Amino acid sequence: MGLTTFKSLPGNDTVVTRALPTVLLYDEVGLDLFDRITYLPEYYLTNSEIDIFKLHGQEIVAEIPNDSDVIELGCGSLRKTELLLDALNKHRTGITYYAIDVMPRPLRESMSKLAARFSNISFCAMCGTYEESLPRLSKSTRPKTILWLGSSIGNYHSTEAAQFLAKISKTSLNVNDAILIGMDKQKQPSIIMDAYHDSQGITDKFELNILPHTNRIVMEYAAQQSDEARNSFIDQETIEKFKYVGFYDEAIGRHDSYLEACEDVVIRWPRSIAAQVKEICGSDDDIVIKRGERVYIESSYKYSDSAADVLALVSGLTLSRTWTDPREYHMLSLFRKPQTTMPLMPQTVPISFDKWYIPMQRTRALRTLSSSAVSAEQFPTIPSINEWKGMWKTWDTLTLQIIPRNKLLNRPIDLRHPFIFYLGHIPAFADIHMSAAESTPLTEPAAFAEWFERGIDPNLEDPSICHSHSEIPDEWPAVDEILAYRDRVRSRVVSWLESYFAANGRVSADEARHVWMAFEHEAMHIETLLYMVLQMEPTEICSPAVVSVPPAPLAKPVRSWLRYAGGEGIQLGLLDDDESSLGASPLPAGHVLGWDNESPAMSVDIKPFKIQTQPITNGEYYAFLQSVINKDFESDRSVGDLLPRSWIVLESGQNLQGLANDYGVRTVVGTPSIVSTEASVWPVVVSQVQAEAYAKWQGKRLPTEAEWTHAARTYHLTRALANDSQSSSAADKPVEGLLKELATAQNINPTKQLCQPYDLFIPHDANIGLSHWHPAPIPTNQSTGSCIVSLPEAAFIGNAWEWTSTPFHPFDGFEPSHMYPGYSADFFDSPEMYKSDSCHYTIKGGSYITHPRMALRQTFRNWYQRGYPYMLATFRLCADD
Ligand code: AVI
Repeated sequence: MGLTTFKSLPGNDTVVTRALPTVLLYDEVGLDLFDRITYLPEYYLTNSEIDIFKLHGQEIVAEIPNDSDVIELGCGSLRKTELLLDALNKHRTGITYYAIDVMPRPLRESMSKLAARFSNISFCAMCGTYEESLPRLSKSTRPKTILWLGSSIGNYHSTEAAQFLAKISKTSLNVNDAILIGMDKQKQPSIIMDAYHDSQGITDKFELNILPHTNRIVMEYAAQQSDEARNSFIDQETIEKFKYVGFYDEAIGRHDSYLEACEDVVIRWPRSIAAQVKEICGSDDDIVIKRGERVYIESSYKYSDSAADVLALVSGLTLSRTWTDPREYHMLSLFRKPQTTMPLMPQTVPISFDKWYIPMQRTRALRTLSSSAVSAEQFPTIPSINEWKGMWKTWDTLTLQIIPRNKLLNRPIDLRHPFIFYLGHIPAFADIHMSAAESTPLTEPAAFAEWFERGIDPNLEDPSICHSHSEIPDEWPAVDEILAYRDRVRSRVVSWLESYFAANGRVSADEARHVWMAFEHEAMHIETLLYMVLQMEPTEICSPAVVSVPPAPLAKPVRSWLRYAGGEGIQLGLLDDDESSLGASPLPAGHVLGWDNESPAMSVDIKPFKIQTQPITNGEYYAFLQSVINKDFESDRSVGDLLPRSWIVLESGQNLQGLANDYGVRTVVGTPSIVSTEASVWPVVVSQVQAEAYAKWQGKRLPTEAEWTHAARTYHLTRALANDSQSSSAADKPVEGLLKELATAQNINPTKQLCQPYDLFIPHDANIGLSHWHPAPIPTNQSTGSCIVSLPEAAFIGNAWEWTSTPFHPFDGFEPSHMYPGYSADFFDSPEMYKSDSCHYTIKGGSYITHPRMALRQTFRNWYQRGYPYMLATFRLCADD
């Protein structure tokens, strides 16, 4: 605990910001001050919520059954709790109301007042944290409704909020139990600013009260350690040197509160706790806060219209209803625990016992299970109905929630059609393949299959050059017509799946392949859609704002090199997926399907090389641009050409010869700064041309497709075996050597294992399949967990795809798919083109939105024109060894 330093500027280590935990706002004084805030005319939140209860109280109560438990998180404002309890008292029987709070006094006071008024309700106060108290209620089989009101959720950074809800749902709710959440809506910024900057200065007192509270806690702790004479850590004089400031970021929908030093401040740690401070903070030096520096206190999120849907999606709950007040300032959303949780995009890798790797059991299982048994268990050839529904939910969220309806005709990237085309393209493609699979007519209107069959990907240098594609209609059909068509096609897919699973998958390989293609095609377009959305004006995106980006971490990623010996006859591509050989014969059990460019399997020779453990970050790429500006490096590309399109100039950033001093990374949840937030350590998203320029600056190169694939799968298998190993080994040997040693000791055939399509052994929490709505920091190279074999921490899959230096070309013996001949063949460029920006290069891995089926299938190949700057792709450096 303390004034933690948490943020540093790339290329400028002197600027720091500090934070205090938000929860320290609430001691008894803080609670009283907050209660006074709720009565202020400017603080509209409480009154808006009360208005909702007044207007919709009956409908809300109708959702709460007789003989059930109502549990409020925090004992809340009596005014609104009374309204709800009054309705429950009149219209329900057998209700028990629980209030959970950490503060005993307000809890006791409010409960006794309520108990005196509502004789039909039983009252129970639970003093403790939510984590302590909720599990005690989980044993009850009575229906539950949890109340989390007052936009308290808004003080949680969103991934925390979603995780918190998912945890409550898992540990404390039964199927159909409900959570009612108050969420403050996005609105005119001046209204929000007034709410957090009231004319009576109560908010100032509330925020400043965090300092005496912090002082008291530290001094109580110091007193426990010794009877040091000092009685202040942050004394009154120091407190008076701070003032409260707050800012609203409209693009994110978030108000942030800080305390700003009005003059230089020095705070000294009590001597008796110096050792503990050193252990926690790394140093017990005096805390020096310069004039103008800010201490971060709290964030208050304001939510868009899509927020409740997205929150449901990320926390695995179902959104049942939403009510708003007449001014539409605030909303109350009712979520329920569904019968089965619909995975957004299922994380199909089993959860491991250790933090990063597939469990020992699984490693051991390798010795006995055949390859197909392992893959079939994780990825049945045809995705389950639940997997399809999870994907549809993601698609609908992106296309119908995050893109506002009135923006569906927008075309944020000229090289692509407007959004509306993709609404029709997904069902049309699926319908064409379902019709081929079943030999039945197209879904009506059949013209949709013609208009929407194939999109465009024109040549970057000459957009008039483009592969064959659909002739689009003069006027787009109405959105509702397209959605009705989508629903008809979805029903058709579900009927097929039901018969397929009922018949235990007994269909021809061709039939299965058509259906499987429809699935992976949609999964790929989720990604296309997302990167198009990211090119919209940030204020046009209907940001879910239940997801947020934390401040920059203290530790910068430590990168090292992995050495590989390479070798001859290393296999790339899928074994046994030759379309012509399977065709009309029945689909073999556990068969892995791939796209035409993944076959036939091919042998390559790889020379010794070394490759970085992590991709290049935004902060590092910014330092590169600075060096181009300062002419420390002569690039043959201008700074304008080198600027990532994944960045956007932040308003505060000044322009220095074409380079602003701060950029935000485009995400659907705002544009977090590459200077002051965690985005500084996210992998940078750039084109291959830009990646090559960076590599040249470093005197290194990009890996080839073969090197990258070999490095990723060998590393992950080695790491998985190392975790299960009792031996120790030298640090600097090539990874293959280590693998051989470990595999021999564990009686595994590593060559066979490396070629299994799904055995990438990647961390179960890799950032793929929307584990996050944005990239996540790459792990730092500190601990190797239980691993005694010395192997640096590396991450290959997730966050963003990775550019290779390999032009996208067919494997030897390639045959275009007879079901979709142009899928790959339209993009294999002639060798003379390889230097041009419009030549296609292979990308490998997967991004934060890539479906796990593709990200984890090591044979999956993706490609883009090397100058294309929009795809979520990053890079790491490589060199000969
Ligand atoms: C408790 N919470 C929802 C309040 C809010 O609006 O974020 C805390 C608050 N901070 C300043 N004023 C009120």
